[in-house]
Amino acid sequence: MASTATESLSKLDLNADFASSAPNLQHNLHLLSPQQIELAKMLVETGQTHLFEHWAEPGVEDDEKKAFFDQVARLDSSYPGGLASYVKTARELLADSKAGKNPFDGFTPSVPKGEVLTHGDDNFINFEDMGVKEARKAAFVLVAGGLGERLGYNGIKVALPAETTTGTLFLQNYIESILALQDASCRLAQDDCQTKIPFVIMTSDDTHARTIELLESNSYFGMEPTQVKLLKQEKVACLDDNDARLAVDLRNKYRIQTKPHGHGDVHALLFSSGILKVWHDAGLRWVLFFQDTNGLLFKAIPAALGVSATRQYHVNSLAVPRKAKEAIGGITKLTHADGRTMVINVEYNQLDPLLRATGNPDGDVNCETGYSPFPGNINQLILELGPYIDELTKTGGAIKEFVNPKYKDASKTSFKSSTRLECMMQDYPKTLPPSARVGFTVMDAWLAYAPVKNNPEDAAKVPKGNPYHSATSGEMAIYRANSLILRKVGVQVADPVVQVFNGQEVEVWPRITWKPKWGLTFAEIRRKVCGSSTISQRSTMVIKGRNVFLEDLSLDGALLIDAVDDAEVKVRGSVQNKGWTLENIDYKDASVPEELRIRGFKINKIEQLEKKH
Ligand code: UGB
Repeated sequence: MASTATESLSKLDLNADFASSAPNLQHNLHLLSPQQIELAKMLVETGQTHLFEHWAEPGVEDDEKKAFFDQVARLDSSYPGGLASYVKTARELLADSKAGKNPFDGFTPSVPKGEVLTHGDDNFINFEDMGVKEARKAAFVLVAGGLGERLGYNGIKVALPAETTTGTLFLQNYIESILALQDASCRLAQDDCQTKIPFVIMTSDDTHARTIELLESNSYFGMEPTQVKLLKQEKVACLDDNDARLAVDLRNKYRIQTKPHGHGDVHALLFSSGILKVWHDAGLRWVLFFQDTNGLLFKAIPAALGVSATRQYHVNSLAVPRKAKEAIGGITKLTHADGRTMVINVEYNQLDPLLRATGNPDGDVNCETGYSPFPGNINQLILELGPYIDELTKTGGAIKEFVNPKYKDASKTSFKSSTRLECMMQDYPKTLPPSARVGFTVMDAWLAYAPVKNNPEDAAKVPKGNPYHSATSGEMAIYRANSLILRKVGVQVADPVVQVFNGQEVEVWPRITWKPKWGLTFAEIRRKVCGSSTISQRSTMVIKGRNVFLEDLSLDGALLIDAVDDAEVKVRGSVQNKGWTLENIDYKDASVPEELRIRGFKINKIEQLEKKH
């Protein structure tokens, strides 16, 4: 014991020199463990001595000093390459930002090659078929660490109802869709398929506890708890100036200020958790990434996965036609003067200047189709697992970052408030070699994309013709998509009426919903609809069973069909009742629950026919 103590004391003496520039640290060194001393050394060497300026004498606030190093240890271990690497990158990016350097300097944009799908045609059906087959070799990853500040909702976004006819929550919809894919894929496989598709949710301190609570209080929405794994992202240190000095928390001088690092963290977390290898060893081939509030997503997943498998894409980004200057990124091929190329999302505010700087004086404009030639990124990615692991083994999951400081003035020497490095999951291809097969799949927005991002006030200000991306439009998009799909399989669905909710003009179609297990693919829906059916605009139809068949149904009112999986139910004849109506409510009306008031309407369930089997 005594000799160990002497050894560590002499080590301390040797080490203590490093702290001469931080006297308050030096006085406290004996309180620290060898690991903490290493971290202290790293902080001093990376120019962070200011962090110790306010430290008290030994014996005063010692617990806080230890807590400081606990935080530093967390910040260090959760960042690929550690905190020293974070500071180094920050200095480089801050210098580039100060110099006004464009990250795309030297690159020329062009339209990349990808797959453009038309819903319901033979090509689409074949891709869906292939996608369902492949689904048993897929894992799903939901990034749900964001607070959704733009939406301003007090809860976590995945706990919001995607639509209020059935009250199905986003997380429930996602899980039920994955389970439906799992069943359909296993049925196709014909062997004794027992596949349980893995599902990872990336959370953050802002969302973690509430996500667990939502899952547990709903029995994981029917998924086996062992199928679900939560990975929590950590925040990153804030930066006070161009030297990347870490920002001291104003509320506690023994803490460093932190902010979210962005959804790009998902790659490092998956890699460091070891789960990718587990999946690979289990024979999985695909990882599908998606975001927290897109109620249409799983209508696009089977076909997109089919495209990945058929075209052997290492990276497949889902995209929708994009109006020029619309506020979504464009998927772009960039070719550098030195020959390098990459296919990558270019954010909308960068695309226009980039085009202008490279011989397109009109910038970001629509082509003869009425849309920008650059497909709009909806940030749902399908990666092939093998090449993904190879790449992450090289990078450790680090994603190219960016910094976005708000400068006080044109001298760009100080910031209005602290900043931090950020990264986006769609920037993963930036480090890939040119041999990587990077493509995209375009589908119509009515089928594939209706996120809930904007609060009612901001949504009402969206320029006419551009999508609102609100709770109102997100819900209406589900009814529209279901109505359009039923039209395609021969049901006469009445035209929508236009109504205004929370200041947003939206098309109101019949409120048609179904469980994913009823209609996962176009072919499956076509198989379940025959004869000649009609549905009036004021109608509501909810299908909950798997083997429900619509035959010569005439619906004018509300019809709810609930059947156990084995029951085969034929729905025919005329159904007429007072139905369910939509009642306007104001988003400011605090007497109405928040999840309803952000839509601007609630459903009055006046009369319905309920069929249970
Ligand atoms: N998220 C996290 O999990 N962690 C974080 O630190 C931050 C977010 P936003 P954003 O769909 O049209 C993205 O805030 O960042 C999760 C693309 O970058 O909804 O404004 C969060 O919970 C952009 O290119 O989106 O923009 C949510 O699930 C464009 O495609 C997801 O990340 C845009 O989405 C997205 O977070 C889009």
